[in-house]
Amino acid sequence: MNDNGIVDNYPSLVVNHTIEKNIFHFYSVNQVVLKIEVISDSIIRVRYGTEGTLEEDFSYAIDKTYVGSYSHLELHETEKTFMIETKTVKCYINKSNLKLTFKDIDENVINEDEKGYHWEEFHASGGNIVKQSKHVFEKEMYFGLGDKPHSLNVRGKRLQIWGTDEYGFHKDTDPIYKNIPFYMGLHHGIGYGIFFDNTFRSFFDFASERNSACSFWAEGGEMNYYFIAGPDLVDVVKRYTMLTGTPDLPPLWSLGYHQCKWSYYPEANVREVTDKFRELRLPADAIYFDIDYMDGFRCFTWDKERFPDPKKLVSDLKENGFKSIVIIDPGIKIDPEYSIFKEGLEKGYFCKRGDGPLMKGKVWPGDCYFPDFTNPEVREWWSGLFDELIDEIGIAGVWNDMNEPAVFETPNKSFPDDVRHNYDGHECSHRKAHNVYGMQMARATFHGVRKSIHPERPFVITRSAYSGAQRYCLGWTGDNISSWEHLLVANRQVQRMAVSGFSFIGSDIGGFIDHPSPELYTRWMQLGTFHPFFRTHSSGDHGDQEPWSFGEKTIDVVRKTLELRYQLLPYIYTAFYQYVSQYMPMTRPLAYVYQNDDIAIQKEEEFLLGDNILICPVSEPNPKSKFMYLPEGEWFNYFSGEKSIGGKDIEVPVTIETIPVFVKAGSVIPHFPVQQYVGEKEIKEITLKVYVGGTENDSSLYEDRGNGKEHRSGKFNYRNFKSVMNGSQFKLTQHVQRGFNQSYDTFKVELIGMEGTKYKAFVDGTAVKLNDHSLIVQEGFGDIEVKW
Ligand code: MIG
Repeated sequence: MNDNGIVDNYPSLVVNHTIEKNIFHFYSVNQVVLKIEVISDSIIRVRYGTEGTLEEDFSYAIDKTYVGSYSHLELHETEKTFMIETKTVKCYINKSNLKLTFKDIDENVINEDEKGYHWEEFHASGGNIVKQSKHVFEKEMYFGLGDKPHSLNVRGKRLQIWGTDEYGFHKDTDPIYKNIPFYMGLHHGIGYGIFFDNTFRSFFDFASERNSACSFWAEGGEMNYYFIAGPDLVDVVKRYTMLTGTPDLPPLWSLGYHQCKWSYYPEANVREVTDKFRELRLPADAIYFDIDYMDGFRCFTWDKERFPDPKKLVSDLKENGFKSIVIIDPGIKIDPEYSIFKEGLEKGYFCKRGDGPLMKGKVWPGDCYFPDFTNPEVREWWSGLFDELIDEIGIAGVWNDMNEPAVFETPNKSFPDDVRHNYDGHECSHRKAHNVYGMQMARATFHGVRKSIHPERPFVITRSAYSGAQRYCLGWTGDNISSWEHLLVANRQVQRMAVSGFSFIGSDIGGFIDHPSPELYTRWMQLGTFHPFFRTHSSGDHGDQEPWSFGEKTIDVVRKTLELRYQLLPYIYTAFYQYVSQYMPMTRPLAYVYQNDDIAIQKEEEFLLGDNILICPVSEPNPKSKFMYLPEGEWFNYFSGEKSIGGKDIEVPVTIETIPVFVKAGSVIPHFPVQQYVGEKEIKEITLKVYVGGTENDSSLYEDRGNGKEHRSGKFNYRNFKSVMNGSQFKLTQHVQRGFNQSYDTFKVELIGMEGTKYKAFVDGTAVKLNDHSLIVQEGFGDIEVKW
């Protein structure tokens, strides 16, 4: 009996087993079947079924294009155990109870079952509550789980996976919008991950209930998880991201700045706001239409009074360098005169209650029905609804909100459990479909936007998500609040999502609820400059949140950080390319890059964006300096150019102008000229800031047209810069993989960190003259050398 007086069941003695290539089945006396599938040398999938069978295999999370491979596989049997061995992992299976132990090749325990798999019959709904308990190591730390607004290390917490519309969530509110049942552990310098691919309401207990146990369980479905070996945490994230997929590159403009509010209307207001950005020379690329653009909140319609000619408006905005993004919610207004409602109803595309009536719920439009996005036919229909918005009117992207799904005036803020879903042919109740509903809506929207916007690139944002949603869309962190605490929460959420496979994300800068002080807004903009999705959003009834709403001084400081973002676009785009093609998280917590540094792994504020830039937000008012940790190695203060030696805490003086940003010595940071929006100027020269120092370092630069699909057939350039510092000699070598004719022929190279004047510089062996530590170098250069 467990604590609730309910009987837990456990597997018993193994009596039989089968082997088919990389798939192993073990059968116990009491009808438990354990299926172990070796997906790759470092990924092992584990499933347990009762009554001798397993469910039909189906997952929304796993990327169907992923094909694992392994280089070594053996099964060993002893009196008490089986052992499956790959090139990097040994998985021991205890014959008497089906408990598992994962070890590395040197027999270090990575992860070990405590109670292991067990289950409870779920009388109320049928099926089982499936449970798993793992042993906890003394100093083990736990990370991951998507958008949880908690400290990065979640040891000591019990957290739930059940997407919820939490207006004004706080630090430690749980659950909120996103559903990512993937966590990572770190102990003895060994990192690993567990992805529990089960969409029912589930729980993760990280040594909260019992000190010795890390448990996870779900209110239905199967115990179905992927064990992912590291030992490097970054590799664990990469492997998880391989399994669940990455998006294609976004349009380059989407890495610019976005201005949003609930809501800009009427048309004159939208024009006024966008014109003001240009007038004040504040770079920006996108403007948003929140729910008030619609006719009575009917999706795919426009309010004729507020927006009499949306096509003309959108095209004028485009002329002015602004892309228009519209919101689309799942609730379809019950209105017999409304074509989309009629069509959905006739075709039977709306969700039904358990006993047959349609699922009726109140949202913005009043009473609504909700498409069953888990039905492929419904998704197909939905994806056909975007032609007018995109082809006709010229909208550049769509923003899906309320897709947890959120419903007003109901006790659980969502659908009741009995609602039926198609679940791609695996009919089920909302208990199983809730956590994927938002992802499936975003998926249908993505397919629609992609079709309509072809050959350009789609842009779709989601509030709710399940693992793998990153293949279709980016995200934002939901309805946060204007407070210093929330600035930190946003920063953790962005890092946590990135290590949960979902890099393209940002927060509502300045806070959605309430109104920030000029200082808080400024600090949040400075932080957002280094988050992949860079958007201010706010609820209009709390006051204006445009850069000019906070006084003259703020405009100038914010302009600087916006300009910096536009200068860094090639660097950020390169980080995106590494995410897409190498599965590298774009933002990286220090614990992931320096997992053997006991101090670094405790840090929550400092993070890396891409390979070489480290950022630390300013998170309190009126500071004179910021205390932060600089990891091992040499670093340059981005703004002052001053060099610091890491491996220790440092105190960085701060003014309102900037936050602490450091560049790893030896790296090359590519810069665009400042533009008011992406594509404003033809880029005639790229500046390469070269940080002379360090020992050895790698940097890269990816470039393509910034939109379209040609990059997939090789029309891109990928440059690698290797630097070596050797006594009194610094050498930078470029390797280029070329397939794209970029618009510039020269680089301006700025050498940073050079002291004095007594040195000689060479490009491909030929001596060159430096002008204030900088020089112009032709495309195709092989190396740059500096000797003292
Ligand atoms: O019930 O569309 O999180 O970004 O502005 C609120 C109005 C609905 C919630 C979103 C927010 C959006 C707002 N929406």
